[in-house]
Amino acid sequence: MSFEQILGNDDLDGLPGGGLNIAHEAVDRHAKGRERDTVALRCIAKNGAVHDLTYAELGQNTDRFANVLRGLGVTKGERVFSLVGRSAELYTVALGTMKNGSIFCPLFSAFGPEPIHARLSIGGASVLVTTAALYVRKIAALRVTLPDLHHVLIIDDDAPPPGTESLPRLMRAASPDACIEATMPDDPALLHFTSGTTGAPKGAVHVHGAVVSHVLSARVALDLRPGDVYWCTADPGWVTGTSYGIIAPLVLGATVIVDEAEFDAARWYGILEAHKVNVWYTAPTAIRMLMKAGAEFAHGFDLSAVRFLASVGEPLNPEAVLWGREVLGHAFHDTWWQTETGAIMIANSADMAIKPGSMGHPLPGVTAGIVRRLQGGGVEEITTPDIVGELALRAGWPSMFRAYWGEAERYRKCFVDGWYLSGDLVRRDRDGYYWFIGRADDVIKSAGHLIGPFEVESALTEHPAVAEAGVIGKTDPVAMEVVKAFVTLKSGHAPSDALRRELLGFARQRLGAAVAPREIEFCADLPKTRSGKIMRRLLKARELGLLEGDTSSLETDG
Ligand code: 6R9
Repeated sequence: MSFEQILGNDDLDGLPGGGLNIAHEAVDRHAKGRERDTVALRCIAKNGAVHDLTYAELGQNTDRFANVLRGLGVTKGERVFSLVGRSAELYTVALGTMKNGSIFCPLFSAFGPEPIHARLSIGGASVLVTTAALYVRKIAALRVTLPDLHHVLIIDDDAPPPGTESLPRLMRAASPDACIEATMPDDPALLHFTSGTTGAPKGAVHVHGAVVSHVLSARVALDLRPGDVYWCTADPGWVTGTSYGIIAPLVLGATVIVDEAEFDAARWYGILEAHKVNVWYTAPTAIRMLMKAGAEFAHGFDLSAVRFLASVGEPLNPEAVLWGREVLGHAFHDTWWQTETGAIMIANSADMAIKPGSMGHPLPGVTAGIVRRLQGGGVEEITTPDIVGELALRAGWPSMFRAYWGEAERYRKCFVDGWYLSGDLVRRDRDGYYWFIGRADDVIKSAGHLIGPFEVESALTEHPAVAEAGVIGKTDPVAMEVVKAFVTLKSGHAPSDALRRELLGFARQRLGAAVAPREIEFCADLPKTRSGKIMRRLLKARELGLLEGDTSSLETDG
């Protein structure tokens, strides 16, 4: 990406001495400019206590954290992971890491020990920032298997567990002097893990130059403007919570609401009302839960400050779009993107008519297409309206992921003939609006979180009674899908309710509540391809009560 592109954008400065660093754009230039006393983060603790941090304060905190890293000998390109809830520290760590030129990798704090361990290990974490409780419960036992993890920094405790260091103590001792690393647009800034159908989780690498996409898309698709009070409900452990929960709103000089607690209808409406939120970015599962709570309930709150509502992560049903208009006063604008795309690619933008149920149009600068994969390895573009194919994007937009960490071949396979292939099936209507049809693969979306069935199957088969496991997303009216496992048992073990409960607990303990199956069904055997791969699609068809029909096409390894 050229500097003209960066500097041609009024929302971005570039580093004073040349180069580009997300933390400079998001924090430092505001901290030294007109927005220095503007509230950057308004953090709401679980107990309701509100703690504000101005841009100037966030500037100082992130300088200190970058100096902590420097003092520990952590250099440009090293991976700094976080495993913490939504608190001010998480934002300091994210931006301070980027200031140091290191790569920030946020983990969802509801992950269990296994997903955490896999990600720390694949990403070669050298630093982890977490809490004493999370460390003791989820990491300490596996620490010996993470030889690259040199520093574990504990945010909440001046008496950190053995093998860890107190972050508050290090922060107090660190220099508050400005210290930003002169990164270039193509230097890595972020590592975001995502799940595929098979194999280990994939670490999508994003560069500092991605900020161009973050800021342009936030303006166009979220109608976000400087000075707005803005709330993105996603956790930074998922890509939305970083691209649109940290970077885009801070670059634009907004005030970002950070709520530590989980969904609760009264709490959420209360936040929209009390903090006069102007722009709200949330997810279909949450919207459906608000719909369940009822219109009457919503009418008990003053939501007059709200100007723009948007949604991401799963298909947004037309009823939910219209419910927003009727009950909250504004329709929800659907947006589509992925961990790999780094930023919103397709949206019902502020300046266009919404088609309820559709994902909208590609944003300016994004070329989308619908393709069919060919036998020989190439793709063919489908231009006829309303024909279903795979959603593809012309490679080269600023926030395009630049690698799967350590997996060159897996990355290469995502691109064919200059297209990035998304794995989503869509159609485009005559007006150019895209409509989501389904996933081309077996990954599961539950409450907006992407879950790889393989990770769940692997955890289940570690139980001594389990021979094999096949995991699918079972349709759910609120969460879209919930994880369901079909399990065969080793000889000497018989299905029982007690064993089912044991397996549910076993999986939950290892994987965490966000990933573990909600339901387990015992089977005598699992449907397989000739080469022995479990046919999840057939399990899903059975679950849905669909006729299995001609399964010969499934009897391949495709
Ligand atoms: C940002 C994020 C990506 C997958 C994506 C698709 C699904 C996202 C959607 C949507 C229908 C939308 N998805 N937005 N499906 N309508 N507006 O969610 O990233 O966690 O990587 O998930 O989510 O299947 O391919 P990620």
